[in-house]
Formats: sequence, structure tokens, C-alpha cells
Amino acid sequence: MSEIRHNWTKEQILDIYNKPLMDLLYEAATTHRLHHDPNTVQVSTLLSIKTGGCPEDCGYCPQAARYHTDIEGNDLMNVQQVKAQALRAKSSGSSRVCMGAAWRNVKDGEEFDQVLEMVRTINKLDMEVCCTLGMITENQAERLAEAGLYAYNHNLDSSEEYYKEVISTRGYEDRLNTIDNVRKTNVTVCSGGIIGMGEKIEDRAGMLVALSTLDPQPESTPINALVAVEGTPLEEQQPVSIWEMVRMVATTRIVMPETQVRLSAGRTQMSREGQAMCFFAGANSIFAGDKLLTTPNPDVNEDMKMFELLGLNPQKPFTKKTQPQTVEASDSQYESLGEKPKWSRPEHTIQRNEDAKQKAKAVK
Ligand code: SAM
Ligand code: DTB
Ligand code: SF4
Repeated sequence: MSEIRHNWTKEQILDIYNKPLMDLLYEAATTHRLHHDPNTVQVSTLLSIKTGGCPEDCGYCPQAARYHTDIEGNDLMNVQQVKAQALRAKSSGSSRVCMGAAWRNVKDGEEFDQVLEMVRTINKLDMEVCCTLGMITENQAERLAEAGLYAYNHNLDSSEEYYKEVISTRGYEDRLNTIDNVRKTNVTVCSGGIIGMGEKIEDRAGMLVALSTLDPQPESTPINALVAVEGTPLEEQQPVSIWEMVRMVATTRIVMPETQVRLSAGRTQMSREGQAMCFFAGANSIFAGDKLLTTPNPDVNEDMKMFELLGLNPQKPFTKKTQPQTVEASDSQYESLGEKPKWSRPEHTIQRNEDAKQKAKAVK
């Protein structure tokens, strides 16, 4: 087994990313085979439990209230709706449900209690449950763990340097704090990022330094290709090429050998051949279902045909880690502290975010 290193430097990661493609693919596939079954791919279904109206200014995100996009906003779903969607996901072969909320952070109160009940309900269906709810405190992470949460997704998105060019309403250290809070519990960490936002290759390497030097490394890492949504500051970004996606996946696999690397947003733009190359390079997870949070994703049947063609099998739930026990609300050890996480207020402004905001004001 190749060892897990937590001291990767940007230069070393760039050397890997820029290797001749055949050497890169060979090294990544070899690492992959030492740590995982290369014919098994984990399948997650995304569920947007609260859509749109977010106060943050993330330049890529169609759900930020300040931009004008075509998405339909929705208040928090109820537990029965979520259960019905989870059952659908299970019957179509997903082992995990990832519930996303367009929140800056979690606030203690009725809505968070409702999310905790969703977690209990899905865990009782014997599916892995993931949430991505923005920033959380340690107590909130503990309460999610007690409810039976398997993973918490909180992306670093880019390098610390480029992050400032995309988001001005919170800092990189706020992201790291939440990841740290999750790490103090039994919940696994899911953290990755986006390529195709106009960042340099150095920024991609910088993000991988930040992720791979976490100890332990994240259990899963989504690699998203930007979905450039009209009305967002990044609407004019050109799609990343498949070669960039393959290089990013392969490099992630090499520096984080045990992590499940997820081929995330952007698959509608990729051919089967391109996706097959990503699986060969070490991707071993996807988001399935015809929608990501608000944007399109390949049809489930098409994905199943691709799996058949490539001889891939969906991963069974709790293959990598045992199922957490759900503690009922009445037996909880942790009370609601009436908290919300603290976050920094960076002073910088991002011109293209300001421009998109002004454009949206004019439309509204
Ligand atoms: N509000 C929470 C947060 O920001 O952590 C959770 C939801 S947020 C939509 C989750 C992640 O989706 C982001 O961190 C980003 O990586 C990804 N994402 C959002 N919009 C995207 C887009 N247009 N293209 C690719 N990935 C996107
Ligand atoms: C992640 O890394 N990608 C997912 C999930 N984690 C939450 C979200 C992708 C969102 C793409 C844009 C949208 O559909 O709104
Ligand atoms: Fe809000 Fe998350 Fe979208 Fe940023 S990525 S605007 S925090 S929903």
C-alpha cells in the first residue's frame, strides 16, 4: 500500500498534474487499484431541501439571492417529502442521499430540528446520509452525528488565493473551521472543489495541498466542473476540457489514495469515453439523478447503461465505514445551544460579483 502523505507541496502536486498523460494515468490507476476496487463506483443522489435565496456571494452559484438566475426557490422541504425522494433514490441504485440547503450557516431552531429528523429518517432506510448546509458549529456537528449523519460536505472550492476572487462574504478559514468541527465528531468529511472558474493550474494544486494536508484526509472529495449559469458572475466561463478533468481527478487520486473521488457537476458535458477515462484515473463516485441541486445531470438510465457498458458496480452502503446509530431526539445528549457559527467578514470586493448584482437589480 502506498502511504498517506500529509506533506504534499504545491510544486510536487504541479509536477504530478503536468506529467505526460500516459504516465499520469498509469500512476493514478495503480494507486487506485492499491486502495479500492476499480470496478466499484459509489452513487449519491442530491436533494435540494431548501433552494435559492442564499445571502452569500459565491460567484459560481445560481442560488445566491443577489444574482438574477432562472431557478425556482423553495422553502425547507418536509420530512415526508424527503423520505419519498430517498426511497426513489434507493430504488434507482443510490447508496447515499446528499441533502443541500442554500444557507450561509445553520441556525439552531425548528428548521435545524427538521433537518435532524430527515437525517434520522434516511439513516433508518439504511442509506448513507450526507448534508451540506453551510457553516456549522461543533455542537451542531455533534447533533447531526447523533442523528446518524454519515458525511458532511463543505467544499474548499479553490486555492486560498483564488477563493478571494470568487467569494467575498466569508473567508477560507471559515471553511476550514467547519471542516474542523465536523472532524471532531464521527461524521466523515466530504470536501473538494470546482475547476473552470478562471483559476490557474497553480490554484488547483493549491486546493489539493489544502485538502491533502488535512489529517486525516477527507473521506470523499468532489471534483466539480463549473456549470456556468446565466446571471452569475461566472456565466461567461468556457467549459473545462475533459483533459483538465482527467488530470485533476488523477492528481487527486495520487495525493489522496484512500479518498473516494467524486466526478461531480459537469457530467452532462462529458462523453462516456471521457467519463470512462476519469474512472480509470481514479474517480470512484458520482452524483446520479436527472438534477444536481438546480442544474441538469445525466439521466439515471443513461448512467446505468454506462455502468453496464464499463462493467462498473454500484457500491453498497456502509462499505467503507459502519452505519452510524441513530439516537432519537428525546434521548439526545446534546441540547440546542441557540448558536450560529461565527464567520469572518473579509473587507475585499469582487468587481464581477458587484457587476452581476447591479445587473440583477436592473432586471428585478
Ligand atoms: N450552501 C452550502 C455551501 O455553500 O457549503 C451548501 C450548498 S453549495 C450549492 C455546495 C457546493 O456546490 C459548493 O461548495 C460548490 O462547490 C458547488 N456548486 C455550486 N454551484 C456550482 C456550479 N455552478 N458549478 C459547480 N459546482 C457548484
Ligand atoms: C458538490 O461538490 N457538488 C454538489 C454537492 N457537492 C452539493 C453540488 C453541485 C451543484 C451544481 C450547481 C447546481 O445544480 O445548482
Ligand atoms: Fe449559498 Fe452555498 Fe450557493 Fe454559496 S454555494 S451562494 S453558500 S448556496
